Amino acid sequence: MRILVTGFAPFGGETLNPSWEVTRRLPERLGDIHIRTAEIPTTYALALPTLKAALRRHRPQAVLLLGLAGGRFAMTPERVAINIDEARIADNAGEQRIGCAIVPHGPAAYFSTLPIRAMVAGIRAQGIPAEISNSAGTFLCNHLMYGVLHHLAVRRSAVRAGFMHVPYLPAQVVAASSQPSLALDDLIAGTCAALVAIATHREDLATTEGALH
Ligand code: PCA
Repeated sequence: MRILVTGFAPFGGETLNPSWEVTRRLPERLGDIHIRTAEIPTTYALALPTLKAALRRHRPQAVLLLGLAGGRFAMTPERVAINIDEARIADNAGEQRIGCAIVPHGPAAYFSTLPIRAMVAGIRAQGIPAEISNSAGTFLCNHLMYGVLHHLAVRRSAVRAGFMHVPYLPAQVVAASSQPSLALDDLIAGTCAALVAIATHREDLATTEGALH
């Protein structure tokens, strides 16, 4: 099967974004998975149009969007995207959004159509920390996840799609040693494990996950 993987351009004053550093180092093939990649601009105006162009170009059966969530300890497949743009910083084009619907009158939320529990299990089996996240935030990552799931839903597309946030790279936190990070090789291995889980699990696992609060 063909899977499109995307990473975001650096944002918020960082010089690199681990999501793109991982994406651009993925192999072209992983067993019978053919990997296609695209870099997504960190702007409201261009993120979704760039992704739609990559969908047209590569015609994948599944889409794994990656992004940075600074401060997280684990690789985190996202469960849900919500219909709101709101961030305390502007995007890379200087556009700031507060309380804007991504799709006016669209559904409040979309669930990931990727097997998030199987992805978590696959990443952990590599010895790399992973857990399900129940919020992709309200900045560009949530925007892109909501946007692509809406795009696919209105077309009744069979393409499965979802998002996974990754932590900082060690090099990004040398001056902020209380911040968690994961090595690039681990992020790459974890992403490959997630891709194998996506390719092998049409239905998600019924493992015990989920918060008690
Ligand atoms: N992380 C941001 C936007 C781009 C990225 O990599 C986010 O979580 O929304």
